[in-house]
Amino acid sequence: MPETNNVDYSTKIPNNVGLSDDQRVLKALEQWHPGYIDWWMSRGPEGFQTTQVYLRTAVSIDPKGWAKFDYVRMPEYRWGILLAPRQEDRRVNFGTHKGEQAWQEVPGEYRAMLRRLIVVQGDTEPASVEQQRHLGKTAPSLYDMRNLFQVNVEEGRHLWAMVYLLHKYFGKDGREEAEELLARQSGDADKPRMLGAFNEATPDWLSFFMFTYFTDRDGKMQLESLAQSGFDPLSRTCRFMLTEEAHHMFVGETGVGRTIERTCEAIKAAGIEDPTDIAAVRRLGVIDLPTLQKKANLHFALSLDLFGSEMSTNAANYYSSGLKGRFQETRIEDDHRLTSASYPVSKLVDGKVKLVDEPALTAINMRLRDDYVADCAKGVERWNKVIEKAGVNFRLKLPHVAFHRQIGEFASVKASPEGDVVSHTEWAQMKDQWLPSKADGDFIESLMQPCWERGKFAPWISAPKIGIDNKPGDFEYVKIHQA
Ligand code: BYC
Repeated sequence: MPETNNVDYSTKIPNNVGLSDDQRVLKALEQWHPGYIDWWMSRGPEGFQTTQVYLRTAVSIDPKGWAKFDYVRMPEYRWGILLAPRQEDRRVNFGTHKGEQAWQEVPGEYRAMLRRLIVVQGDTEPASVEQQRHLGKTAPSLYDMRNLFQVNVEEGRHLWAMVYLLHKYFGKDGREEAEELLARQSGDADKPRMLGAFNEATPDWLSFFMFTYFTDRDGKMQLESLAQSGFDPLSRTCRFMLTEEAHHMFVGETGVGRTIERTCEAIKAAGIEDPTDIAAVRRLGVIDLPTLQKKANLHFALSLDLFGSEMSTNAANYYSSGLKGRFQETRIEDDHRLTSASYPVSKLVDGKVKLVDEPALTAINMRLRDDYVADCAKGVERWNKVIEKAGVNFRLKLPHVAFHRQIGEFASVKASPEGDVVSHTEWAQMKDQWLPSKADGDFIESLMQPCWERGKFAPWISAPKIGIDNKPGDFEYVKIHQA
């Protein structure tokens, strides 16, 4: 079956890339498949592997009809290879090859760079599943549990998407890299995942929601940039991945929003005047807003690190080569080569954070990070609307980009959430006010009691406004009591 909008289910691996006519790649993927299933069973969701979950599966790449909802046992999920439709006469849209035909094969001179980009992207996908593997057992509702598992199977599919590219276009090296993607492990001392944030723990549901809000949004920005790639198969696969990514960010935004809503409701009902009276709010069995702020601080900072250094020759090379563009590249009005343009970059000048004009080409990471920060800020404002509507006097805000950084310009200093450089002594004194402390973690953990009754929600989180696939409130998203 040739490339099509519909998915071919006749092979073991559903796809719209004509795998049945490509025996070499089909065989390679079939050989990789058992290792993937082993990985899923041993490092994917803990428990629930024989449970029926109401999941969405991609059945087409037509934006109107790509999803089908049904009960599925997770190991039987049809992980498929789906590329967005090929655009007639697509061109390289930026860099030194601007205007040339987009590449259908890997340009030899860029092979190593392209492989690196695909491997880094691929590595994050299984990492997040590993990070979230313990959460099922403390799910605050069947609705949330279903959303967690949906995110997990789709991250699994995104791994398949990158593994397909490796097998199809990178021969023996690609096969080896695909094996390594299953060998590295989040948080492992000897073989960790490649990027920092993907080795952090996701100990509770608030962390999961913050992760899907902040870190999946880095995923969105990176996928948007890779979707601009002159290497057409990468562009097409990222374009389809973005349709799935949108739901992950929805889970994060609404998850945090529902937590805030419940907290504010409890504060009002108890007549608490001061929302920063942490002890009083916690006695109500909800997560206080200052702790939510600290969680946001942590996840925002960790996610900023995923953009690499502000000034990066790697990023400049990716751009000039036409492999990785800017966010919404084709909508930007400039020469798309950036040979003489400049861009304002946040830097430390005499101990203060200042904007300094730098060559736009080496400041590509900074620009993407700026786009990311603006995107993050919108959701924070929507959370503030929830607080405002409840009549509670508190505002959440994004910390400064210099706060708690491990990568780039600010990794060498300690800065407050306002962006003031502080001494190590001051940092040590203030750290627990700015980032979740052990005691905050213990409190949140104490609330993480499972709530698996149909239509019920744990007391620290509100019900969603609407169900998945428009299902009613008491819908049995996970058939927990029958295998
Ligand atoms: N941790 O020039 P530099 C997602 C390394 S998330 C550890 O500053 P560059 C998802 C870097 O590799 C999106 N190491 O940065 C979300 C380099 O090492 P080498 C994932 C780091 O290369 C939720 C050195 O430092 N996709 O999809 O311009 C759930 C100097 O690097 C880190 C991508 O990231 C770090 N944070 O940019 C599931 C897209 N940062 O080469 C999924 C592909 C930097 O000297 N990746 N380093 O050994 C890229 O475009 C780039 O590799 C990066 C780094 C943006 C990550």
